[in-house]
Amino acid sequence: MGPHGFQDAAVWLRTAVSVEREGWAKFGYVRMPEYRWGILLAPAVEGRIISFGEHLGEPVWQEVPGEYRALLRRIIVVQGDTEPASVEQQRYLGKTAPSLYDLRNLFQVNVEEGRHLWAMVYLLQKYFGRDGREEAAELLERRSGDADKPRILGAFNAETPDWLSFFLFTFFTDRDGKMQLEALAHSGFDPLSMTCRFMLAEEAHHMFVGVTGVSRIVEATAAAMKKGAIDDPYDAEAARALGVIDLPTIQRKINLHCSLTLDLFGSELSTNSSTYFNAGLKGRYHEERLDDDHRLLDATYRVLEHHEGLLRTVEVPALRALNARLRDDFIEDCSGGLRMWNRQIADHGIDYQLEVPHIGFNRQVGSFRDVEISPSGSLIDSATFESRRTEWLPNDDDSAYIADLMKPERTPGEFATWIAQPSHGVDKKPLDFEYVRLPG
Ligand code: BYC
Repeated sequence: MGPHGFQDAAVWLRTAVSVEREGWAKFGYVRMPEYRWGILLAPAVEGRIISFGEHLGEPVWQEVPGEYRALLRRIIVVQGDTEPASVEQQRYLGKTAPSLYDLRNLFQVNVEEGRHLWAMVYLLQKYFGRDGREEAAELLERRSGDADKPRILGAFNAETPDWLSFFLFTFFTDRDGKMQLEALAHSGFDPLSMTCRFMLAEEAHHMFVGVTGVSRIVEATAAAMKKGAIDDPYDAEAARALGVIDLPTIQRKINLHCSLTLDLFGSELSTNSSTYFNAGLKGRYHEERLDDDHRLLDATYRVLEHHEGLLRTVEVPALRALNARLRDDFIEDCSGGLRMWNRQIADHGIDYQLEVPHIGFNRQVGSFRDVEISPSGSLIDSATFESRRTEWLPNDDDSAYIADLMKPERTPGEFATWIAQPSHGVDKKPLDFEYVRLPG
């Protein structure tokens, strides 16, 4: 279920070879079926203690505590399930890559997601006995988008049909991965913590692919608009005539990928999340840097909710609002990318700003599931939502236009019209380096 049609290609891949900060990876041409890795855990921290929850201050566990076995297995299975899912979602993108540089980055992300699946399967096999082995086998049976055996979390059954979606997926959805892995890196179950800490090193590259990919698309669009003296950013036809993706279409794609990703944080108020925290299984983002009791005994947290036709902020016990808090940290983490893209648009003298949609827009999970909210945050009725759907979410016309743009560019150093060149190559290689050697 890996990348389709590139089994014989030699790809300039980074392979993790060590857990040391320096020299942890080496580059070289590898055929993807031959990509191999060790089971890599970040180094054990001598004398590590649990940093939150009821077991605060106790030594971390090297074996699964009996009372938390089912909970831990569930977390590991959910985490493991997302990794192959994303590779399945991206399986056909190689056919339409806008350059060999991008093709190589796609494959780098894919092989690392494969390794992350392996890392979770290792935990299931080594620590959970027979039921762990059964869960591991089931991870290989589920498929993204399959009607009978879908992947567990919603966003991992959606399509990644084109390269703008791929970059937005790596920007938003991989960022959920980063936030969740960071929260799990504080786990009292030491093998999970060590595994997640090492995975985070690779996740940084996925963030890079996403933020720079969108930035290069925005750059190509804004530069073409300036050159073509297009003043009206809403004149999609004029931008499209220049072979670039108009800004309102990029905004609609942002609205879709951001809202799908927000669903991955679960319900804002969740007893599952407080159980995970109390048990010392899953902490908060940057748990060890937070200055509080790490028990949240009397703490409160402010969450937005809707009540009798109004949106209002209420204070709730912080222990119940851990999913909402992680989601808020996620939105904050996204803001740097948005700022960068908007600076680029402004630098070309174009009056347009990209934004993340309101947290209640287009939600299928959590407290906004049963209401309709516009991207700017107004409560609306379903008829209004439906009448404006094509303005707020990618429509058939957008999909047809983008699908038409997606033509492969396979000459080293050449890039499709709709995406600017990156500022530098991979592994200090020039942009016209042959990042993927295609057979024949
Ligand atoms: N779709 O209390 P609730 C990544 C279920 S991405 C379907 O609201 P909870 C990556 C939930 O399982 C990161 N079902 O939420 C990115 C529960 O069912 P059970 C992946 C959903 O449990 C890109 C029930 O609804 N890692 O690594 O507090 C490329 C009530 O749940 C959904 C993790 O997510 C949904 N969206 O939190 C590659 C970390 N949301 O158990 C990789 C591990 C909820 O009652 N997972 N449900 O039958 C977790 O920590 C939690 O499972 C969640 C949900 C945060 C996902």
